[in-house]
Amino acid sequence: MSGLSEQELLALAKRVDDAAMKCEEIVKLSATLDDLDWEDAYTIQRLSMQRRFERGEELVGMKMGLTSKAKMKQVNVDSPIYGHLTSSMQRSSGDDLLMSEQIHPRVEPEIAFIVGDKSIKGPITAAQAWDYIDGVCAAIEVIDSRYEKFQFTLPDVVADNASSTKFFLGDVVRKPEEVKDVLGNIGMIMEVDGETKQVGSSAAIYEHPIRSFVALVNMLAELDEELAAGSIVLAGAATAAEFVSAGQHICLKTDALGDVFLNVKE
Ligand code: 0L1
Ligand code: MG
Repeated sequence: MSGLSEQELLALAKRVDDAAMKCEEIVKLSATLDDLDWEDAYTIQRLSMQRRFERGEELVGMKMGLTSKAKMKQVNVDSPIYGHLTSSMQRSSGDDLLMSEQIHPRVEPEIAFIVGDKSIKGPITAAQAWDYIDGVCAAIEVIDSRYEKFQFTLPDVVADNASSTKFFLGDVVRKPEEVKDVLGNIGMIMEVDGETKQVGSSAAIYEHPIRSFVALVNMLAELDEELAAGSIVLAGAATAAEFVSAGQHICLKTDALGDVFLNVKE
């Protein structure tokens, strides 16, 4: 049962959307609300996305967040969260990340799935999920909480589209049959200016990235929603996130999915 009125939800969606658009940090929503529950938080997320769609952005996919056991334990939840990916957030390996379009960005090494030409309605199993997937690649997600000091409660971060701001997709896109057997343990190294900053494995992504994909489809199914054909799905991070600053060259190196890089500019 929702605790906030429609008018309040719309006003909160405008607040997070304005912060993202103007690159201005805001006080977390929960600081001024008695109670912000998960249902209202996802409604605010959807309403803020609606504002983007009205400005001409298109939905290109979904992201999963808080998919590592360590992070879930740290914030005391037992399920991941999701957010929406739009056309204005999408970049290719080698593109620039502009600090003028961000607040306090961090980068995360991720695995992305590309859905084929059939939409997916859960519940599904991992074995069924593979039949819908057309490609798998490495990706760097840039997260940039709109909240002061990157601090929030879980409903806050859900309302803020799971902190997502940009994502850079790798050029090497493998077919499911090429990576299925190794996807559960792909080594991932994040370098900043050639120096190793994070080392991890795709195993840290909800124990296996395909499990994260399945969890997304099944969470959407609980709301009677489908995952659209052609969607890009960011499955989650293999390591902790790294803050970045202008002038840096960020490179994600992977065992089986090539490299993804970006240059941070003013
Ligand atoms: O993509 C993620 O796992 C991040 C989810 C939101 C939490 C954060 O901003 O660190
Ligand atoms: Mg992420």
